[in-house]
Amino acid sequence: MLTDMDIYLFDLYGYLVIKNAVTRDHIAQMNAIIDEIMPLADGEWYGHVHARGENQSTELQQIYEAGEPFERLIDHPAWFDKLKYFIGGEGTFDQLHGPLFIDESFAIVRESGGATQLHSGGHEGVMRTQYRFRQGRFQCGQINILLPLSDIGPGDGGTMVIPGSHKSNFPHPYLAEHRKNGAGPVYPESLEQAVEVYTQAGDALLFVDSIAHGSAHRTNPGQRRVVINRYGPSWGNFRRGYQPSDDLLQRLTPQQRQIVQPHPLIPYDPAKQKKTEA
Ligand SMILES: O=C(O)CCC(=O)C(=O)O
Repeated sequence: MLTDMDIYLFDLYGYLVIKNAVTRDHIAQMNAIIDEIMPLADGEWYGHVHARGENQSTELQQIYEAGEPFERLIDHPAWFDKLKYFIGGEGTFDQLHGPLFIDESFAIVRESGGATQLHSGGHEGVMRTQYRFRQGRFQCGQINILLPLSDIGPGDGGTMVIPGSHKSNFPHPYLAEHRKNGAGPVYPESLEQAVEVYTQAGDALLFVDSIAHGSAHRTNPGQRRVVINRYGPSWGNFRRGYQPSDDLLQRLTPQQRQIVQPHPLIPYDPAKQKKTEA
């Protein structure tokens, strides 16, 4: 249930923690599936889950393909109404093609030493991920549900946010200076204004993607695992369910093709299936 306090805090800070969103049993089911999938090398497939690996982290893309416990997250009652409210569209486009689409569904399996650099912030003005409240309605471009698959405390590499930065008009001065000098990434723990979100397994973090965020370095041994589903308004997908034909796509110029199908589809490759023992 969405409360007035949820609305107030989301507007003020750009994120909410949903306590006890998912049961520990459900978390254990997802961990068991990830235990089966991992290790998965960069570019390898496990069923229809695709690995992308970098910097002590493996992303398991299309994690909603990994089984019913992940499918259940798609419209989980702990966050579905909140997503609909913050993305908006009630009585408008939702009548045509529903309120939401999932922009990206993935898990991150991170080893000790891994982190996510600070990125986003309202000053960037990115429409796709924007925070927007107009005429008494939320119209956010991208809301993320980040679900840690274990308790997250000091040293675990928790998600870090700069509260309120979804509305900021200026970059963090340290970040701006750092970028101007062409220096490498900035990690959120180097900024006094960034707070690390500690959670118990089963709590979910809901945040608008335009908030400045990243994650702290994991210094504890063992893995940090999270599932992230990014949601946007359903108009961000095709208005009707048509897909361009292969024949058409082949005839088009590269520029035309990109307009008709901005994302080239990532072909599932059975030859890159993880080899399992018979
Ligand atoms: O893994 C994290 O805690 C941060 C995730 C993140 O940066 C993102 O969702 O864009």
